Amino acid sequence: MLYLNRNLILESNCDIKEAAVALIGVPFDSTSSYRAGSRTAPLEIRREFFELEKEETFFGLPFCDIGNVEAVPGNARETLRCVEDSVNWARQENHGVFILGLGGEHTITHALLAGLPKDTFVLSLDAHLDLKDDYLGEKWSHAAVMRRISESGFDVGVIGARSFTSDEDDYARKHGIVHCGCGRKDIEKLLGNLKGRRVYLTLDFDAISPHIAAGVSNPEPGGLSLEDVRFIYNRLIQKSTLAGADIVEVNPLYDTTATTVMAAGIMQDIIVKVAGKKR
Ligand SMILES: [Mn+2]
Repeated sequence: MLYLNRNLILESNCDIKEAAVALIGVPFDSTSSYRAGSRTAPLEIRREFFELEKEETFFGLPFCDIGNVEAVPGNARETLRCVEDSVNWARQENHGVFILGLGGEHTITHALLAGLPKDTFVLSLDAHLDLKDDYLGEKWSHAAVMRRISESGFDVGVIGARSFTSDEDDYARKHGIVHCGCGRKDIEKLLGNLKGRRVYLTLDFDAISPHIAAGVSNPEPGGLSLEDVRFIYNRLIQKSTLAGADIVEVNPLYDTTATTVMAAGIMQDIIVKVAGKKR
């Protein structure tokens, strides 16, 4: 059974069967421990996307918006199951489709990986490591998502990390999880090791400095610039095989800096580059 709400703002350019890129929203933020509200992002990012000037080429691209998953408020596990069902359905309809997820909180990334081979490298841009065993007793928490992903067999790395516990750092060291802060040389070194690999990119918007991206659920001082983020996904598209991506933790309720517009712009750029390359 599918739990997709298709009552949306964006028009698809094609059916899921013909799509190179499929967009899927997950309006879920029940484990948000600080500022709730990222559940509004899937619709708000689409609204800003609708208003953005589109490159003419966009309208001819094989892009399909498959809708929003019907999230289950207060129940992360059940929500993840619904996301997995929807992703599996999309992959059944179109084996090679590139799934672009829109959160919602970071926890959803675990389910968006459904169907990807375990030798995929999961690269997270995030101010936090999200490697806690649990957070406030909740294993399926935004603060534990990279730990759950690592436990399910994927290689994991984090760029932009600047707020984490020594337990998380220990876990990273024991499990070969690479992480770096925001220095360009460190970023290039980490990306250099991903040359030729299949990579899934999860962009937690709090990786970006809150002075330009205030609309996030857990802001942390310092951070990546928009240019850094563009550099990273462009490098992955050129030198690695980008196999899927998501944009999570955008919180329109606290957006005083056009964070939601930045998310929409990144979304457009990734769609144009990935769908353009596949066509
Ligand atoms: Mn995160």
